[in-house]
Amino acid sequence: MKFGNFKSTEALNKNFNRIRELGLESHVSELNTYGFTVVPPEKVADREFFLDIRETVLRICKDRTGFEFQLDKNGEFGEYKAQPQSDGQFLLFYLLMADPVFEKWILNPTLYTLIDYLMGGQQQLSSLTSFVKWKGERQGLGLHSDSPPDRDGHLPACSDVANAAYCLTDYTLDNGAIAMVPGSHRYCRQPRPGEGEKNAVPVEAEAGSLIAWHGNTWHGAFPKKTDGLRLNVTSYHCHRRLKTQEAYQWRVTQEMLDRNPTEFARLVAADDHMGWDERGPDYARSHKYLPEEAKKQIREFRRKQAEAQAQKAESAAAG
Ligand SMILES: O=C(O)CCC(=O)C(=O)O
Ligand SMILES: [Fe+2]
Repeated sequence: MKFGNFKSTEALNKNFNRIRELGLESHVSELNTYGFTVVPPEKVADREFFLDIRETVLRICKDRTGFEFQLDKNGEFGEYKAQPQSDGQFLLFYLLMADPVFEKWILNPTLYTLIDYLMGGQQQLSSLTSFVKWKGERQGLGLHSDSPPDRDGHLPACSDVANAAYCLTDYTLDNGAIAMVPGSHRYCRQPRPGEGEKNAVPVEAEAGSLIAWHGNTWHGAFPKKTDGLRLNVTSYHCHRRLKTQEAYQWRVTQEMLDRNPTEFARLVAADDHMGWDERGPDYARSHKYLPEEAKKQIREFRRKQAEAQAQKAESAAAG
């Protein structure tokens, strides 16, 4: 039996085949069992890309704070006011709009494939940020799930959001590794204050690794006790029916759309007609960025429909 092209799983076959091509099967198994996985650098991106994106994040730190940032030095807030800020930590927001290297990142095959798996193809980018950390005091691990709870406080069993941190520096216990509670994605609720801390493990990972997690997984961070920076690019995705944290849908430029494949347009909801003004919805948006195979299927379907109608009309005329 050959897996990978069953008719009844048409929507899933592409992702299944990509997982196999990229050698991500064990990571998918870890996501299912533990709710998170660590993909090693060689399966994520080449060194040149890694250095490029890291340099870019350091440059944006400088642009926004007014201070030169170096990996082995602690950071400073300077002129940067964006919230939340805590002891030894700020977040850089809206990175997708800050440099084209981030457009490449959200299309990175390993990131894209794992998120696609977790979200069943229904993902859009919610935010692209960098957690910039240096030595600082921290009360507790701040465990939480990234999924917004439902009306009754429950989380859906499926991954309504999915997240992944591209580590731009090593993650170790002492330098403030992310903390995960293995298997907590199955609890389908947020932790109570302090709950789960005893079972939290440090996710140690080499710079260049990708840590991906199910939206329900309880996670937080250990305190950063060492000097120097802990940097990442946090790639947070949500289901297309949810609001995004950052505004892309109507702000992404035509230039950005033109220089990227259709997957990019769908990640930034350029194919989504919702959120219209007095001109009403533009339904053509959803068709414009469909993959070529889907467009072909639609053309074929319409051609067959027209043929059937013509035949019907012909036989009606022939009496
Ligand atoms: O690395 C951390 O500080 C935790 C980050 C976090 O909670 C997240 O990216 O959702
Ligand atoms: Fe989080």
